[in-house]
Amino acid sequence: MVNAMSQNRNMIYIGIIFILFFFGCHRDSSTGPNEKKTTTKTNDLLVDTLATAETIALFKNLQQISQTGVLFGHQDDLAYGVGWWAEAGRSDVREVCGDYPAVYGWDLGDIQKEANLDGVNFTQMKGWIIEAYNRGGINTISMHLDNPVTQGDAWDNSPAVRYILPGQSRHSSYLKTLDLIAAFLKDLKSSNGIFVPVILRPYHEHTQTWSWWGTSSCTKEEYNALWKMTVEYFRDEHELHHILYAISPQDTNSETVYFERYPGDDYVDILGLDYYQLWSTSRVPHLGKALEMIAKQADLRGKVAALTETGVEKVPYTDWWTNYLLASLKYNESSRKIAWALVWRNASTDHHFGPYPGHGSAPDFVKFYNDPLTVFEKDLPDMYQ
Ligand code: BMA
Repeated sequence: MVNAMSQNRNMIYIGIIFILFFFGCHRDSSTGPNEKKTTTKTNDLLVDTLATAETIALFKNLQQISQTGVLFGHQDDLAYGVGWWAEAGRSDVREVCGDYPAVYGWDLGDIQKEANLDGVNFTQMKGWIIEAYNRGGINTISMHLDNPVTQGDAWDNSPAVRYILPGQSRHSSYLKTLDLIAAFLKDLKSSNGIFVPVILRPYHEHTQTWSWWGTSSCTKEEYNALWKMTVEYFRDEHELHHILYAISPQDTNSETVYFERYPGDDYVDILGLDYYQLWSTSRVPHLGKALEMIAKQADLRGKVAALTETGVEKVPYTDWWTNYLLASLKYNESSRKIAWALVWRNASTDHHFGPYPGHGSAPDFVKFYNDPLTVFEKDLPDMYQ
């Protein structure tokens, strides 16, 4: 009898231990380190189907505003200009026309250091990106990353892509560089905890030969694999959901050339174009046709089109803003339908692509500013709603 009772008690203890163990394991697997990633789809439009509400809104608003206006953008606008460096509130564009740009370009080249390849401190850069967002502006980020094999700069076009793809010798060391970029992007949060959406423009001007990701250094298959690997790493491993992805071939208006190296619609949100051949009014139709081509393709594919970089060094024509750039944007009904046009940085009187007070093209820039087609900060609707 005693034996039977203690046997029963033992069975009950074993049962309780089993139940505790079972629920313990169950709890661990739902809240512990193996927790499943968020998988609630937010949209069917973007590369990232888990994109945040503000990121989706930015994309839709870019599509919408491109029907009637072209946003003006400037690289490093808040960081420095001709004759000044890192002074709060300053902007060469604003000092010429009284308004900030609508789009701000930044670059993460030298992400392993304290300042980027042009000397812009990364901590300050994060501050300016958040400041621009708080005022309603839009941020786009390029990546002039060093050659991951030779450690030369972005212009060292020794072969590298083939060594950093999955399974290759430099893959894990390259992921460490991408980790630094992901960490930077994760810090872009507003004071109320909203991730600041950014338009990432990796591996730009890849239809040229100058960079280690260009046509002389990797095959199109390698380029596309690099692009996909990068997007998947940021989106799926780092779970960054505040990014739109823009691709930027250079100086072409041929659809064939444009899509020759293209990772596919599932990996691209924005069809960009970098264009540096607008040095004569005879080039206006060439750029006009290029803008028409990307705007039509963006429409067909449910994307956004943009002139992601342009300019002529030192802006050597006093009417460049209206008779070259604006004339190209207004080339026809389709060319007007690009979302933004961004000019490169204002480093010095010898290397600038935007206007600055006293420059010969400044009065013409004011005309460009006043044209109904161009959109600067004060004209922007809420792009994140
Ligand atoms: C180039 C030049 C360089 C600069 C690089 C990255 O076009 O402006 O001086 O280092 O872009 O911003």
